[in-house]
Amino acid sequence: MKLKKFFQVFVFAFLLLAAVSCCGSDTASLQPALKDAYKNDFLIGAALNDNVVNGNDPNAAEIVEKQFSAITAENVMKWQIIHPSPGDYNFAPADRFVEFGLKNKMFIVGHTLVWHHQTPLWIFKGEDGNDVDRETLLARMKDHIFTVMGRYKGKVNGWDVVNEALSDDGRLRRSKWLTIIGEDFIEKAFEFAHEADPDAELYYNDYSLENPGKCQGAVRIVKNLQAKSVRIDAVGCQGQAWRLDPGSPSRKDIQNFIDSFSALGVKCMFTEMCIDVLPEAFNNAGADIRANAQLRDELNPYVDGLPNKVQQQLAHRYAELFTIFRENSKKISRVTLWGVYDGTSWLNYWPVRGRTSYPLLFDRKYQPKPAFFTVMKTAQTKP
Ligand code: 9MR
Repeated sequence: MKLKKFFQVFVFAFLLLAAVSCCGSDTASLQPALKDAYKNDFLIGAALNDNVVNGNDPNAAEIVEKQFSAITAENVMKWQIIHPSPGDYNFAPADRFVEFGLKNKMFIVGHTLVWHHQTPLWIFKGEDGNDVDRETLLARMKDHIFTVMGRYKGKVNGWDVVNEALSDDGRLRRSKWLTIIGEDFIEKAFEFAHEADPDAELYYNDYSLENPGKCQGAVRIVKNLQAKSVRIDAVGCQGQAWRLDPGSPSRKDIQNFIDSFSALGVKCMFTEMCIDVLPEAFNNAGADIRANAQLRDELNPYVDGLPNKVQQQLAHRYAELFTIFRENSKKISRVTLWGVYDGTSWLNYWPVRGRTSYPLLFDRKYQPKPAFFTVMKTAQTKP
């Protein structure tokens, strides 16, 4: 009898211990994170603004440390910020960003070296106020790439070397880079980047690459680099402001993007993902930062919170997209969200300034949204 009692107490104590250790106060930290759930598929990244790494937004930093295996500089490495005037480099914010990634053993992405926006006008002008010649602009480009990449050599793992060089029709955008240097400005940028850090991965990055016409433009860029034996590792389809509608973009177009580049032997990445749940301000497909519409009530319907129905649609749409990514995981090296949580998403400012937007996996209170859980669940289902 005594033995039976002893046995009962023993079993009870064992069960109690087991319950405390797996469901105790630390349950949250025991839950797998996005980066763990997708570790056999691809890197999972987020774009970080300076507040995430400078201590002003510790809750966001905590999310990033726990959930993401890759980080992209949302703004601090853009020419205008890191190199505002000739010879004057502002490295402090980029240094903080890189330190944060190193401390957390993350894959660090530099964004971006050659772009037509956030690029100061002095780059293209001589002392007389006229456009400089090709050789001068190439020298400035090389100096910038060598200085910035050189500083983070061996620390930043991959660079968006050229960003958004294509127009929506798939032809090269008539930027100052193109009109002053000529079509080979892209290969020159990649050559300089490879020279500056031979171990860094090098990327071409653009929005709307899911559109077949624009995708073909990027295919031409990659083929041209390859024909000249210039290094390119991957192409980034931004996935900016994709929509809830399963046709925007469609599975077929996303698959076409993936297949087009894997056929060329380069990896695909989705580099700036965010899903726009708000009414279309105008036909603003893409991510041209010049697009701008007036704030009107009907364009900003969810100031007091996202209705449950839309929340569920968003969760479903994220799951649908991650299902496609997982099916293609051998061809995809990284999926990065453009921001950490809804409160600081750029879709609160674009294409209408001042809206309340809900494009990411964490809400304004830093809590995981239903979309976070469907993305986690997608990682566990068989592709
Ligand atoms: O999210 C970025 C926002 O904070 C900046 O004001 C804006 C202009 O520099 O750029 C946003 O990021 C862009 C990225 O650098 C390139 N692809 C489109 C992104 C959204 O405009």
